[in-house]
Amino acid sequence: NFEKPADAIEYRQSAFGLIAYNFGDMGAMLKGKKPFDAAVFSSRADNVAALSKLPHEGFIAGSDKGDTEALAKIWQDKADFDSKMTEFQDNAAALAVAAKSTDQNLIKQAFANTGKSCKGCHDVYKKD
Ligand code: ASC
Repeated sequence: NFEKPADAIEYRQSAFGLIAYNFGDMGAMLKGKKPFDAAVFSSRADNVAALSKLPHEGFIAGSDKGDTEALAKIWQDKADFDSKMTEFQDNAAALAVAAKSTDQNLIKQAFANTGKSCKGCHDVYKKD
């Protein structure tokens, strides 16, 4: 377990940073900012699916205080927060499956669903 809230904050922020990098590169490919490479895309989707499971553990009680953009509302509405996190993990898992297909519409839809999970949680539980 984490020794102090700052360690939990660092842990979840590290995971989110890795998720953002991998997800961002996928978005660049889908938006035509760089060539679509199916193998790289799929590898990044696998990364996001695995990484999506990490941040939740870092949202320990008391870790709304410190160098964090997490709002106290997370711990007031913990069940809703938990379900949003699970939904994100499910969408990321579906994206990793879709990425193994050659169906660009399926891939784009699965990517959009995952992005909606990111934004849906940020809108409610993250400082602007
Ligand atoms: C990203 C990123 C997010 C999400 C979100 C999706 O690449 O860093 O927080 O996508 O913007 O709407």
